[in-house]
Amino acid sequence: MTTQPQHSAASQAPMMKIFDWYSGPYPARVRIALAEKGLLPRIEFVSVNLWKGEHKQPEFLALNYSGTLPVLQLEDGTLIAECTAITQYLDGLDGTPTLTGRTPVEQGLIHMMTKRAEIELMDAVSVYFHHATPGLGPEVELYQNAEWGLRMRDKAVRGMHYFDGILKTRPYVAGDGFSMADIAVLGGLIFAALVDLAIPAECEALQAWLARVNERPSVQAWRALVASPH
Ligand SMILES: N[C@@H](CCC(=O)N[C@@H](CS)C(=O)NCC(=O)O)C(=O)O
Repeated sequence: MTTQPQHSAASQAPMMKIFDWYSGPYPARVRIALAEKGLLPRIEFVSVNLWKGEHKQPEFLALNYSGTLPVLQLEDGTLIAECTAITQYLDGLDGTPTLTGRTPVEQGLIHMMTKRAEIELMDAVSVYFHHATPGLGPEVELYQNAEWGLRMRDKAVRGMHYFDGILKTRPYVAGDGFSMADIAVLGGLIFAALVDLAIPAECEALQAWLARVNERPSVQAWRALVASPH
């Protein structure tokens, strides 16, 4: 059983806004990081409806050129997009980074494995979703390339095997402790489950890691929210 760390400094952090869609797998990464840091009460969530394509409208593109969720907005108006960048910012707020590493070597390894989780798993699942499935629907998916999507689906499955191999050698994705890299792999698996891309049965270490990570209060809270949003 893992307990949530106490963050007295974090609880005094100023209010921030997050533009996201509650069930999106990338937003999930930031929501789980927020829960890990005890920062959820400091956030006002602003819904941007992916299924209606609100993230591609000029109003949202002015907040994030990439037209993707989530985006963090600080009290002074500063905008931070990209899950990794947002998590890094949030983790540093209380001066006690628990998700992004304390030493240069931890920081390097966590950053590397987070990037790998994106390239080899989560972004690949995303391309599969947007290109080889109906994705967000014809109003939003203006260009699809099914062949590319299917290649990325296969890449994601290879990625699962890669992380399975990693987790045979250590308890967490970037070493001995739970980190942003674990949240990134979890995001990839959340997305994979949404598109019915199962973890191969032989990936036992990955399955065992997922069962362990699913027990974290931060992850359970996110799953409860998605199961019963209001
Ligand atoms: N690299 C971005 C990816 C964000 C992303 O793709 N978010 C999804 C939400 S689950 C999205 O906005 N998808 C809409 C689209 O690509 O049209 C990050 O790490 O924040």
